[in-house]
Amino acid sequence: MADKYSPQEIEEKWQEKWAESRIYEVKEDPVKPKYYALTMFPYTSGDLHIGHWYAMAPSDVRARFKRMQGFNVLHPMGFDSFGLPAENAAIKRGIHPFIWTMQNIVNMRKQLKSMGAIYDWSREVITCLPEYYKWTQWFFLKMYEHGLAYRAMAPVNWCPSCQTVLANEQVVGESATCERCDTPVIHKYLEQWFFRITKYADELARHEGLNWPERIKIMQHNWVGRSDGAEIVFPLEKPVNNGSEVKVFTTRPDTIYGVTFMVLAPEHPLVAEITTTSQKTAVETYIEQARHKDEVERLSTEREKDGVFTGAYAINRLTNEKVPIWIADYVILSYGTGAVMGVPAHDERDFAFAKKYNLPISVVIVPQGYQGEEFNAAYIDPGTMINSGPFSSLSSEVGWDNICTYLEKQGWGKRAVSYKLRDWLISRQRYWGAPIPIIYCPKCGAMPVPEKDLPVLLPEDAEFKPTGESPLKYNEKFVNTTCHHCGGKATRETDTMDTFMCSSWYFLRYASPYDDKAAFDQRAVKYWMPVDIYTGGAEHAVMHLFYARFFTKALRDMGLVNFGEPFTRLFNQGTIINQGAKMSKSRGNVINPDKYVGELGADTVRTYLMFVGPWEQGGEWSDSGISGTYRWLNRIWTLVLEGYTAKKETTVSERKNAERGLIRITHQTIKKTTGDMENLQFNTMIAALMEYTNYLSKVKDGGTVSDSTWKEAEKTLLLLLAPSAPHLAEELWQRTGRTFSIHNQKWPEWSEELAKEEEITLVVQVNGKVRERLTVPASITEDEAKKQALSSERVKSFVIGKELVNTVFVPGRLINLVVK
Ligand code: ANZ
Ligand code: ZN
Repeated sequence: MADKYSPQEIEEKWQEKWAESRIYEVKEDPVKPKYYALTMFPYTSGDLHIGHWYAMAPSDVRARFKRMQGFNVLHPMGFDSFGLPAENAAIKRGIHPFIWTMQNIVNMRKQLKSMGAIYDWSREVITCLPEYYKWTQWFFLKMYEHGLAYRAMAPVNWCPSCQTVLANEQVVGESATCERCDTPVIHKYLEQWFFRITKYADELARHEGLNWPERIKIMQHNWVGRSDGAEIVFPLEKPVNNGSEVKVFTTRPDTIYGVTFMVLAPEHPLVAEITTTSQKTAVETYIEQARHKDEVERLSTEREKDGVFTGAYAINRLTNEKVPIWIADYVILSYGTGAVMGVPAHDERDFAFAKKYNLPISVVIVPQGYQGEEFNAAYIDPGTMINSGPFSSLSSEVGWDNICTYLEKQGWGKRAVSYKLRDWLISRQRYWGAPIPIIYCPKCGAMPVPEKDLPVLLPEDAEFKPTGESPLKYNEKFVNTTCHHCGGKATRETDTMDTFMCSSWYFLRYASPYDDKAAFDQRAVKYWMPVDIYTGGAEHAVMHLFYARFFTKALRDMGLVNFGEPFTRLFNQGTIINQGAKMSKSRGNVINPDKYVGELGADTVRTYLMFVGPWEQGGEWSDSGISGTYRWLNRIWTLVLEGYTAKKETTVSERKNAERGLIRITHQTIKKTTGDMENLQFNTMIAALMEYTNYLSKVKDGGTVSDSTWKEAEKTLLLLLAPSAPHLAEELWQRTGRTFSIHNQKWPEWSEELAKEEEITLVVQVNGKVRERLTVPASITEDEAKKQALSSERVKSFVIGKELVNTVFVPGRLINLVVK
């Protein structure tokens, strides 16, 4: 009898052996095809939970599979470690974010190692260390140098609770709350640094040649939110100091004859000047109110639209009509031109506004069969133009174009595009991040820190409590510096960079993690990039994935990389739930992977997670489920170690039959697992291995195949199992007398010929008379045989118009259809 399967005894042993013999360390190898398999690196927020395992274990299995297929596989790991959660946790616990972060890393690294993954630890990156963030700062300088970084006063999303500016993407939901603490976000004006991501808007909305989930592509497309329209100029009836016209952005120039009012955003710079004395108080009160509302609330179609008349008028040059100028908070300053032409007959919000304030509603587009009846809602579809001067009776689509052309000819407007996408605000008024490498000199202005002076070190001794101001402001040693240009006194920028900057380029760093001369070695990056498969959570659809694409495109245009997309294939895994719900500490349904690794071993946890459901959907954790997986691995243990003895009394034909059967299922299993691995269908891959195990058990009990055929099947089982249960496979490989390491073996290949089902001739009878002979797989079921028989033209002619009352099926031989 073999000894018991004891993962505790074998797993650590093999992990040490793999590390010692460095079998997972990779180098650029021009001879081998490369494969870059990247898993989103974890945020250092504590310890590795089951969600991390679910993201990482199956990706490791896939990377191992590619490695066995002969690819030179880079499958690195690192830690995303700057940012708010670390800072908040540190404040709560009264320890320095650095200490807290590094402690977490020690812990998480240990847990990751217990997984038995092929991570090349010699390439680990940690974003909060100076040797890394030096280069994050360098990217800032590059962006600055190429006109992609700029400073501007801007309304920012401000979380009063976290006391910091948030990116648009961090403001969530209808009620616009802070992503981290759910506090409603307000607006505040600050001088901030931005990256000009809008320069790449159109390119970011497209995903040509990328194998990405459809819904992520759609989300990114919508996030860019391109609108094609026109900018139209309306002269003011009475010009003011700062201007003589109002410019609007509209997607419906075809409705211009229906304009009955104009609306400016309350913050629009013209408002103060055009407002008449009698309207002044009302306008100012309204502006004060609007300041407290957020964008989503202001744009919502549900909310009642209100506004105030400024007392001023503009001229619609197409109709020569005077139109009143209002302000209303449903118009957003930062979108389009911050001003709208109001066409109540054809825009829902304008309709509501006109109804509320009794403004005229002038119909200019009508549906077919329109009889002149009054609208009780805005008609927003295309139609036929009426009351539109020379454009009347055109279809609105044609009118759209003709009006644009006319406006352009007159110099009254032009075709224009607007995007929902805003430039990326990267300034953070927090401590735990990479300082922005800029100094302010009274003589020379804002000056980028010279590359040779990087990194601008984050001082350890800062008071990092959140006050809404940058903690670094109060660190005199940090703030005061000299200007490298004029030698005079200067001060440093005290904001730090959004932590999404760190993760926008980490995949490049893995290619040459020790380079101290450059952010990345161009040769190494050329070899490894782009990432062949990137796996991680779908929650990163619009931030991380978007920013990483932007970085890559910017670097391409700087001539630093030779590709424009970082991630060729993207795959999002689902989530593991427990007791029907998402895991959370408050629900008390959190699964601790360490406990299961301790009791059942990493191989069982890995295998179970693959088996629990389709990877992209996730699944429900179940203790009995994982015990089942554990039992299966135990069965493999015994199956292999008990050894096989062929029976003496087997006849030649018996043996041949059994061997043909075993070889066939072996090749079928190789084929199935290879396809499933390729397509990341791990659950069905494991199911196929389980079936294979069952088959092998029967073969073993039968003892009909030769020793060598058995050996071959056993070897295949171990090889197919190796990516999923790497420790167990390695142990059994060794115990069956094979040489270290199974993980340097080739993934088995199948032969189509050997995998083919054996075929037989099935006799089809109708009421006992032979009517047809069909060539079918030997293992055909009664249902399938009946289906095939009934679809044969010959058989059809004998059963047509009759009722099938019975079938008699003799497996492997015949089917008789009894009809009346
Ligand atoms: C006149 C008009 C007539 C409009 C009509 C629509 C229908 P999207 O598709 O989202 O780009 N708009 C323009 N700038 C705005 C701003 N800063 N804040 C709020 N609304 C603004 O929407 C473009 C339309 O939204 C524009 O076209 C404008 O209203 C409004 F029958 O202009 B429209
Ligand atoms: Zn200077």
